[in-house]
Amino acid sequence: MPELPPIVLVFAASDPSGGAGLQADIMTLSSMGCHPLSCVTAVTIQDTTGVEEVMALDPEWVSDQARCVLEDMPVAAFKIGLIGSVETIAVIAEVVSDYPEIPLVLDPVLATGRGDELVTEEMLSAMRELLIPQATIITPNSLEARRLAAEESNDDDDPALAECAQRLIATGCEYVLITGTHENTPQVVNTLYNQEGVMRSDSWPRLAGTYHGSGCTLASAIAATIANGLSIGDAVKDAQEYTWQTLRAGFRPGMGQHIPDRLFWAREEEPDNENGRGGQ
Ligand code: PXL
Repeated sequence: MPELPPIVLVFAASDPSGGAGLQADIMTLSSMGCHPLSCVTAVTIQDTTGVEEVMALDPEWVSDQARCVLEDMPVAAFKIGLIGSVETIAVIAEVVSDYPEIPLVLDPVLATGRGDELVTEEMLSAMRELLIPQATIITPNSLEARRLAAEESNDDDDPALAECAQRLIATGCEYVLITGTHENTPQVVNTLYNQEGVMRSDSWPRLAGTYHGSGCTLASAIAATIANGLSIGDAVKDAQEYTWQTLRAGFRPGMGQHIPDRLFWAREEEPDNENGRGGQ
C-alpha cells in the first residue's frame, strides 16, 4: 500500500465561482500533496464580482460532518475559513478542542475582498473568545488584524500592526501572520509574529489586478506545509512562495476579480528536451 498523503480537515463555505472558500482550499491542499476533508459551514451565492448571499448550515450538521471523518481518518492539521454563524463558531470550537494535538490554522475571514461584510459583531467576539485562543496560527490581513485587536470600548484605538499581533497572541494563539496586500506600500509585506516579536518578514512584488481567494489559498497552503511536517517559519515561507506563484499565474474567468491558479504547475509548458520531442 502506498503511504498516506497528509490529511487536512477544512471547515469553510462553498464558493461556486471556484475562486475562494472551500473550493480554493480543496484545490490548494490537493495541489500541495494533501488529502482534504471538507466540512461545509455555509453555502454562498457569488460570482467573481461579489457575494450575493450566505446561508449558514445547521451547526449540528457542521460538527457531525467533522466528527464522522475525524473518527475514521488521522488528521494532520485543521484549517478554518468562513464560518457563517455564531452557533457554528461555537460547535467548531468544541470539535477542535477535543483534538488539541492537531495544529489549527485559522483564517479569520471578516469581509470579502470587495469589502462586503461576512461577519456580525457577535461572530467577531465569538471568534476572539472561542477560536483564536485555540489556533496555532492565524492569518489575518492588516484590516482584519486591526479589527480583531481593537479595544471594543475605545473607538479611537488604532494600534500598529506589531501591537495588533501581540494583542492577538495574548489571547492565546501561538503565531500571527499579518498579510500586507491592503497596505499602501510598494511591495506586499507579510510579517510572522510570535510572542517574542517578528519571526520573519517577506516582501513580494505587488501584482496588478485584484484576486478572489488569495487569503484562502495562503491559509490552506500553510495548513498543507504544516501537515507535511515543516516548522512554522519554513511552512509560512513555502506557503507564501506557492501562493505568489498561484497569483502570478492567476486568470480572469469572468467579469470580476482574478482567481489564483492553484494548479499552475500542471498547466506549465513542459521544457523541450534536447531533440525537442518529449519522450521520443
Ligand atoms: O476570501 C474570503 C472568503 C472565504 N470564503 C468564502 C468567501 C470569501 C470571500 O468572498 O466567499 C466562501
